[in-house]
Amino acid sequence: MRSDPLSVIEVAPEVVLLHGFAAPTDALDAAVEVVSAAAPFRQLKTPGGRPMSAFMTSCGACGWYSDARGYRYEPADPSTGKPWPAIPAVFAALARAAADAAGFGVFEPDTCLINRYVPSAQMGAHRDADERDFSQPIVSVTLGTAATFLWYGLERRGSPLRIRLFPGDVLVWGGAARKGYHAVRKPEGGTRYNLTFRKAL
Ligand code: MD3
Ligand code: FE
Repeated sequence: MRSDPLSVIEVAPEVVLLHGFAAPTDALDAAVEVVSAAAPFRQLKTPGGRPMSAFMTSCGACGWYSDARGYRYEPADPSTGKPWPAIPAVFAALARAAADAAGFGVFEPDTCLINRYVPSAQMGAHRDADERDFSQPIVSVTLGTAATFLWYGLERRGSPLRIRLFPGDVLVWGGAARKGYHAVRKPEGGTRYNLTFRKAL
């Protein structure tokens, strides 16, 4: 249990950093192992056929997926045909508490995307646009090792805000920021995991 005062920083309008909110991360790290034992990490391809550098898996009622047919949410894991594993209780409790602490109120995600970045992996600028309901916030949790997150805002130009995210840091964004462009640099040595909680359906 955390006992230090809660650090809540609005790094940009409606983008809130909860520094250390998920620390210590041991129970989350263990839950990543449980999920990925049932739904292994895999390297998805963009609709254009390029492999993404991060490996991904999902849990929840649906899971984010990409192949030649496009970006979408799938109700079952296409690589096994089985439903995605349930969102672990420790994940769901964290996502709800983080959205509340960040001022976004009640949040009931139906999916959690887990991204795994080896030291050479990164994610280019994009916005999360495959969900039905943009009124819901997104909660992101860094595990493993630190990386720099880039926040462009509503247009993908100009110099982005750079935010270093450490293991146990949680970033929550919603409202107008929900449609913002963002990117993630290579992790700072070691493997980084990111949990992204969304209400997709
Ligand atoms: C702030 N993942 O999977 S989530 C993704 O570190 C993705 O794996 C990143 O972007 C990762 O789509 C970062 C953090 C994030 C995502 C979207 C945002 C922060 C955001 C949109 C607006 C503001
Ligand atoms: Fe994203």
